[in-house]
Amino acid sequence: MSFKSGFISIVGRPNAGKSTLLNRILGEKIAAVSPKPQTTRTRIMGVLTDEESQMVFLDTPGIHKPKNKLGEFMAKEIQTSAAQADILLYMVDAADFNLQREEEILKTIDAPTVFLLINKIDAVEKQSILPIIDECSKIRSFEQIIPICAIQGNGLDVLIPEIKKYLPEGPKYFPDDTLTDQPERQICSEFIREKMMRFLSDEVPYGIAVEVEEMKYDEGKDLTSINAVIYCERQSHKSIIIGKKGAMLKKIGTYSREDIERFTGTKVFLQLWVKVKENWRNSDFQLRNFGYKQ
Ligand SMILES: Nc1nc2c(ncn2[C@@H]2O[C@H](COP(=O)(O)OP(=O)(O)OP(=O)(O)O)[C@@H](O)[C@H]2O)c(=O)[nH]1
Ligand SMILES: [Mg+2]
Repeated sequence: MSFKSGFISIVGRPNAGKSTLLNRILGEKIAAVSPKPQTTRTRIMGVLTDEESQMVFLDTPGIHKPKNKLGEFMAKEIQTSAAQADILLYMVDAADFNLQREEEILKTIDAPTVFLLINKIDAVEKQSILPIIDECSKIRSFEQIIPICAIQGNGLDVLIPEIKKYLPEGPKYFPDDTLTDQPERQICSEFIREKMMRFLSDEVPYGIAVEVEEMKYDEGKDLTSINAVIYCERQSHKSIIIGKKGAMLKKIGTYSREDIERFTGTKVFLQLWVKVKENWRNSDFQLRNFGYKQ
């Protein structure tokens, strides 16, 4: 049998569960996940390879109307990823389904093969799934429609074989052991930013960028030392991030360290600094600086 390979883009509205699905498929957390919309900012690649195929998944930012240059960058990331796709997985949130909003997007998407994934079926009554399928099917046709629960992995036993069926014949694009194209530093900074998406409210987490400035591994001690800077947009935000007597920053550090330790398989010493960079989300220079560039 010949080898199959291709690019599979995961797209949908913010908070649908796209990054949760990518992490679940890979069996390893590489993408930030939070209950707030617009958690993902860049295209994140995850690779799944077996004897007969290589599936290159692309997690994307949730589709929304951009309000600043960062938002415009995110929109382009979605377009680029969708344009590359052999298979497009369009994900809707069964627990927060709005036909009109889905319709606007569904009418515009295009790929050789489009699957509809109905996510979060654990959070809704069974009888509410069929109407969602009916309504989406009226807008366009799908090669496959698969209800899933990304958080627990239900439905992946159907999804993965179906993806394989539709994959074109192709080369092995990446070596067998490739998990992602994200550098280790980038994954770590995303783990840190994710904690702020989870712990901080209102505008604060949206104006945050994280930069890992130093990451050193000491083999003798089996210890990874990391220096990271959290950039926020206002002095008042800085105080919130640090918290009373540094309590919030400590919490962010503790939870981030757990993720980084799991990911690197080493002990981790993490030092966090907070700095203000006003209005960086509208500065081309700063966006490039933080890696938000095409
Ligand atoms: N109940 C339930 N919650 C889920 C499921 N999948 C994801 N979630 C939750 O939905 C929220 C959003 O998940 P994400 O994976 O960050 O969603 P996303 O589509 O990547 O969001 P953006 O990056 O903002 O576009 C998180 O709180 C997840 O834990 C699921 O199958 N069931
Ligand atoms: Mg995401």
